[in-house]
Amino acid sequence: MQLYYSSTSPYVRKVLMVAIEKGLDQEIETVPAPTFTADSPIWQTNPLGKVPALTTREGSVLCNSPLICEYLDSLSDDVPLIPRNGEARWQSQNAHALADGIMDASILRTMERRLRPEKLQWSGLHDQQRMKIDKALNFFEQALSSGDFGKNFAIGEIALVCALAYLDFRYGDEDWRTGHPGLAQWFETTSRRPSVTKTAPPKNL
Ligand SMILES: N[C@@H](CCC(=O)N[C@@H](CS)C(=O)NCC(=O)O)C(=O)O
Repeated sequence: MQLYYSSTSPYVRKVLMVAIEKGLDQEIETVPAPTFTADSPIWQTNPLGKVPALTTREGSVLCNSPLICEYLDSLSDDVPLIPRNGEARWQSQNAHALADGIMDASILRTMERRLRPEKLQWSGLHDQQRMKIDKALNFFEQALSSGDFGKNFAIGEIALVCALAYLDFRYGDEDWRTGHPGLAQWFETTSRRPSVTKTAPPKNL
């Protein structure tokens, strides 16, 4: 399998962590795929030009990280990361969607900051997306303390680690830990897992 990737993408990191947790990482070749250049190989795989994209065992291409994670999880019943049915499945996928939403809001901010000329920067976008991120963090803080989240290391937990690490990576000065002590503790403990340490984004990018 081939994973079209960027070393700083939290969505790609989520897929890599799923692959490691499932013991599939040796089967995956990573293909660097810049997303804003016309000659990037990403255009041959994903018409939307986004990473991650995966060439599967069957030779087809899958786009969008939730779908790719579901495909990898389906390859074996060992270490199921997405509960197969029932309420556990919906709650796990809901956590996954909310953690992805933190990434979406953060990436939107990063795009605004990097791509829009300085004179045209709109601070309202940053405020609005920060508010969404904060509300989602409050949701996870509460879910953690009620025991609805964090008991296993499944898809929602994997996605949240990637989202929190991305906040540290791009917005370290904003300190998401303040007001979220349970999450901060959970993140510190969880970050010791090999799937987290092996996929850390490069420094100084
Ligand atoms: N919903 C997608 C989001 C993927 C995404 O936005 N990836 C970013 C990199 S972090 C990208 O490729 N951006 C390039 C673009 O938007 O053209 C997923 O979960 O895979």
